[in-house]
Amino acid sequence: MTAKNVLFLTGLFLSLLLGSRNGWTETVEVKIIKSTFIPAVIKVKKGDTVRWINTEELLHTVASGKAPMQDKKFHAPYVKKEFEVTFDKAGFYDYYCELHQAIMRGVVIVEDP
Ligand SMILES: [Cu+2]
Repeated sequence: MTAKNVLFLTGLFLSLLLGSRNGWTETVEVKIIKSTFIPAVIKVKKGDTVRWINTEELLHTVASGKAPMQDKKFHAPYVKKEFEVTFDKAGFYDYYCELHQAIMRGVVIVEDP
């Protein structure tokens, strides 16, 4: 085994070790299709990231809170393509689109594993 291989395997082992200690975090996608958040209710683990993807030309926003009251936990004034939030605290996060708040609403449920 060459020194290069040993280094590579050591690095691989360390990253696996550290990865499992911290728990794997995931990025979960919510798509905006026909002015709807899909899926509207999403369950993630603490430390995970939610990525909203706007699939249409129409502008949308992502504002935390119960429409029409923002609670300012997160806010994207315009989701042209993508917007991400990492959730470090367990809880129940309502959000909505300020431009279509009567119909565009969603919830992120963050669980503490
Ligand atoms: Cu919208």
